[in-house]
Amino acid sequence: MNRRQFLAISTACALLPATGRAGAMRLRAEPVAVRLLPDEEGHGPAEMLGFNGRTPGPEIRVRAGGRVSVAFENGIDRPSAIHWHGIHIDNAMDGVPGLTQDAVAPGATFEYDFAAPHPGTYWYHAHHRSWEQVAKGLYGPLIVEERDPPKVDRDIAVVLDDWRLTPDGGLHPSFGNRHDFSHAGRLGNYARAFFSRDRVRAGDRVRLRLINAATARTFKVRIGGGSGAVVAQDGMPLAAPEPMGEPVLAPAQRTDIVLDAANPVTFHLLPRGEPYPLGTLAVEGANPAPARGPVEPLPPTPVAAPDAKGARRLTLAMEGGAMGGRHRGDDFWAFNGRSGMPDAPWQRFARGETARITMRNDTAFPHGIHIHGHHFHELGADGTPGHYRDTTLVDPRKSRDVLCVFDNPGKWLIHCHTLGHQASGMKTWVEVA
Ligand SMILES: [Cu+2]
Repeated sequence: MNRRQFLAISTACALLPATGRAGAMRLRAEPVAVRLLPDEEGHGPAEMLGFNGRTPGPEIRVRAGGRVSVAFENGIDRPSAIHWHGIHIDNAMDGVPGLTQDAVAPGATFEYDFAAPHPGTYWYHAHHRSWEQVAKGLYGPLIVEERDPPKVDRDIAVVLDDWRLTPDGGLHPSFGNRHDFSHAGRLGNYARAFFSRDRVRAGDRVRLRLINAATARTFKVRIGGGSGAVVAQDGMPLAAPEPMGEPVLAPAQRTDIVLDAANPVTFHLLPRGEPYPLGTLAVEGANPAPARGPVEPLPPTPVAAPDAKGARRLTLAMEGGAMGGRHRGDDFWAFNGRSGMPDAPWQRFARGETARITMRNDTAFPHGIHIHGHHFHELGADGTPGHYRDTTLVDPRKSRDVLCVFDNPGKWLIHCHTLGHQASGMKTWVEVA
């Protein structure tokens, strides 16, 4: 990390654009010019990609059980598609070119229309050349509200990202280089948070919806200015709130926090050196009737119970990368000795079947593994179920078992969400019939 380019945030962060209430909405991918660095530094804007003129794209909100209906217009000069990350979605709407749809050609439109069954914090992002299109800004928050939402004073999406910038504030052109692909991915030299609103009152109880939109960086975040508790991971409620601590979000992961704000709410990235500022929610005024009492759990989301005893036992070994000694054509990475998308699925499941998958990281790098269309239970070393997630972070030379009920019919991608790893081999798919 180049400290000189790793600048502090000195101005209020830009707000996420206004909420798009899902009816039939238009979502147009297009080039956008974004000033990521503070104005007074004399930097130019970065040539990026966005939705409806902005990155992050508009915050889409829908009530649980409601439909998201989006006319996606591809206004960029390459094919694209949108994936609705974490939604237990109708397979045809999952947005994976080559598996669930054809890529949407430049100038063409694709109608996405699907039910969002489970409340929680999700996000949408490009799923074609995603190592480039997501890195350039093609993503946005997707919030599925509880039918009876918990009472909070503010509900704020916090989108985390980093970018590799040139000294004048543009995006560094080194997209898709083989060093990034074979190492830790395209790590940025500048990071910040985008907020859907940037002010709270002293005494407000605030729901923070953290979303890691970065293509490679795992964010460990220190949140100051109040006391909080974690209430959901990857959109799914925890049975009981957990201490806020310093949340760790692998690429694509989300963490919901309910925080009682006393002072400006500060966000810092914890790299190896000193904490790096990501942004601040300013305090304006005081809440005349602050919430009291402990943070309550979110209403539970009913999901299929896994059959732990009858589960099919599988191993998904992550292999390759620099120091991993595996090279096959342009691919650096593999699952179980196989790089890239196989013609036949890695596994076929009968609908409702449970699998216990040992995700074993035989590489020198961390990987956040995402299963499309499903969540799964992370299992502790003694086999007890932990968080119920759609993306799990496995550290180098470590392994984690997960228990997944494959109850959503269709063809589902499984891949590393370090998107350069995905592009260079770390992906496969399963079919649920
Ligand atoms: Cu990876």
